Amino acid sequence: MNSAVPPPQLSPELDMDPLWMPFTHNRLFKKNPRIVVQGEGMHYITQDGRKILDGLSGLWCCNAGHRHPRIVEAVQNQLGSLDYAPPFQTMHDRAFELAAKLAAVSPAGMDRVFFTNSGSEAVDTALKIALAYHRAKGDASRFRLIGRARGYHGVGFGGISVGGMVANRKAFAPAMVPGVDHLPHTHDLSQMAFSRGMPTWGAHLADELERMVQLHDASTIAAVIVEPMQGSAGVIVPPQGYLQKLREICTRHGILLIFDEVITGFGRMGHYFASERFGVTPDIITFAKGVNSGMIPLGGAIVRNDIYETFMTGPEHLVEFFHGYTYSGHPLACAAGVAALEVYEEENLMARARQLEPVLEELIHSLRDEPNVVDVRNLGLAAAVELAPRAGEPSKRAMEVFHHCFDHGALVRYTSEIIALGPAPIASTSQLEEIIDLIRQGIRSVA
Ligand code: PXG
Ligand code: PLP
Repeated sequence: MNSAVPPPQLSPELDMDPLWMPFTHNRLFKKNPRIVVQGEGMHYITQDGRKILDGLSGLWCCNAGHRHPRIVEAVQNQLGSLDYAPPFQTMHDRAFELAAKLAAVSPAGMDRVFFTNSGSEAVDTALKIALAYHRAKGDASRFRLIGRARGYHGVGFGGISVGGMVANRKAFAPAMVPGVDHLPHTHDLSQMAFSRGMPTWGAHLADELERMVQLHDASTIAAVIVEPMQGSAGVIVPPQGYLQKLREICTRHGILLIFDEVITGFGRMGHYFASERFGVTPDIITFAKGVNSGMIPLGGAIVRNDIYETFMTGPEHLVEFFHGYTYSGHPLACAAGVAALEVYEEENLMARARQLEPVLEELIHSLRDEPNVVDVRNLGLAAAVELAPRAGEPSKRAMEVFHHCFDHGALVRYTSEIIALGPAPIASTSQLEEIIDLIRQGIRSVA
């Protein structure tokens, strides 16, 4: 690592109590904290000076690696000219510039971009656009939203309502958005264990949408939202033909299809968007994370041009869509986004992701005969190993593998019984080998 600045040292008196950490077992963590103080390229440095190979692009977001000098420079330059400008009734050049760049890499006919600060806000924004769009068309009876079991769409009330993760929903049931239904998930190990890439079984599960249309009537359904590949649930890869079927049913019934590409965007699937990889174009795409390589919070929704035009019909002096955030398209976040998209282009990172995909596939599937492994799966630069639960201790085995990896030099993700990987396209083959070896040792050592 050639870093100009030595890693900062943590104060020995560091008080960890005031911080309530997100999605973390706070008490256990604070007894044995994993604290990083520096990042560069494929690595983190911990407070005790250890190098950690990042197998997860941070949290599925630092797709150009950490502190890419071009992106860092762009943010520094932006700070030299403009810190913040209100996005309501004024705007700054960087937001227009990034929207145009996103329009250029999004599917044809999807050239209108609304900025948010996170994936959760992107999802709430997309759901609100869908409802308001039908209303603007005189179709206000379309109020239902359809999500999917095991789906993750962030933690806003809209996102948890269409989301399908029980733990994220159960405490908040009374506050759920009304009129939401859920498609079944597509994860069935009796049919698809150890699939390489997209499973051949499961396209028929999209027919459930047709059943819902029969039940609720199409005239009540506004939108269907799915992750093209379910990331947070542990890399659940769509069956061949499944997304095409969803598209076809939505089109037939005038239902908007939203692809939540917060994880799948910007290289994770070897393309700017998964819709390109799967050959299926949604009506709205939500994005965040990789849009600026995780440098500064930024998300958004990209919509079909005619959806935007539907809003642009009333008197010109009136606001068309009553929605927005103080930091929608923050100058620093947008400057980082413009630079990240240039880096993705100039360093050929989409192609590099596609070249690395078979390498990751071979490596991850080399784990199939290790103890307690019940599934291995992969697509693009996302991969997962699912373990059998240990009796009476759900998710503890995977947690111990995660700890083993971190303690020995690699960051991976665990969720329930699943170890997930999402390396950046800048990873080398030997770095991927190192991460897989640590997972292998971890699986062997925890029993
Ligand atoms: N939609 C999808 C598809 C996501 O993956 C969000 C929305 C929410 O984005 P924000 O920026 O509000 O966090 C996400 C986020 C995991 C993990 O366990 C995944 C996410 C976040 C945290 C953990 O893999 N995805
Ligand atoms: N709460 C209050 C009291 C506010 O004034 C605002 C914005 O002005 C918000 C919440 C929303 O904040 P943001 O625009 O950053 O989402």
